[in-house]
Amino acid sequence: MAEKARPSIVGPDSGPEPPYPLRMSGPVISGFGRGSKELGIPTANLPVDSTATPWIADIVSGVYFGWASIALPAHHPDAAPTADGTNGDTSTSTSTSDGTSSGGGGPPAFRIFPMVMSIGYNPFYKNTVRSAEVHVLHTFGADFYGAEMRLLLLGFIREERDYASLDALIADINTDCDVARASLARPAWTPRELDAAAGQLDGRWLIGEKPESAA
Ligand code: ADP
Ligand code: RBF
Ligand code: MG
Repeated sequence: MAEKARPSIVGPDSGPEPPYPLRMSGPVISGFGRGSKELGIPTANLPVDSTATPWIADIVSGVYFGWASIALPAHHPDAAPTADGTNGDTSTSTSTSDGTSSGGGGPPAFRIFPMVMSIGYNPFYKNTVRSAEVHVLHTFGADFYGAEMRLLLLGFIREERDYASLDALIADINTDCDVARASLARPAWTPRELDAAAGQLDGRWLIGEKPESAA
């Protein structure tokens, strides 16, 4: 059966619309250990905690996209580099055009990346618990279990589905990645904290600061 063509971009050029942006955060935990990494789609799992994240209980299961920021420890190969070429945390708190931030002597610096994520029961695997798993659109030199991750969800791509084969699931996830990349590349969808020149989106939440509209 031929699959229906999917739209290559989601949301208006003017930027995310309510209820977005939605925010969540937590430590990266171990997932189902199904070898998503071997399939080329590692997913950083976060706890589904409806106390910390009230909206998550009511949101439709499916695929979402937006930005992830990760507090990578200084020894991680992808940690934000500093002016002296080390990963040390010696500068005052700043955000730079490459999306890094560092706080003098404080916690690890956040780095911002585009992401696509699944919230739901993974019908292909018939899970009985709801999971939240993030595929970061970046190739990492090492794992980052335990690191704090902050998410800014900006839109919904599709509902979750069952598939006739693993290949069909992977093909749809790869399309999700393309949709997320194209949708996020627009100025009204790009955090100023990542691109000071072109970005128009308030991404302060991602670097550990209070956003304009914090509840
Ligand atoms: P698990 O079942 O424990 O979630 P995965 O195979 O899904 O295992 O791999 C997830 C782990 O891989 C993440 O917790 C993270 O440490 C690491 N990782 C490496 N690259 C990425 C990436 N691009 N996106 C998400 N996680 C990644
Ligand atoms: N699992 C499903 O059963 N159905 C889906 O439609 C589905 N969509 C996903 C979309 C994205 C962007 C991601 C990152 C995961 C998705 N998953 C889905 C979860 C997937 O089954 C899980 O990550 C596996 O561990 C991959 O082997
Ligand atoms: Mg995972």
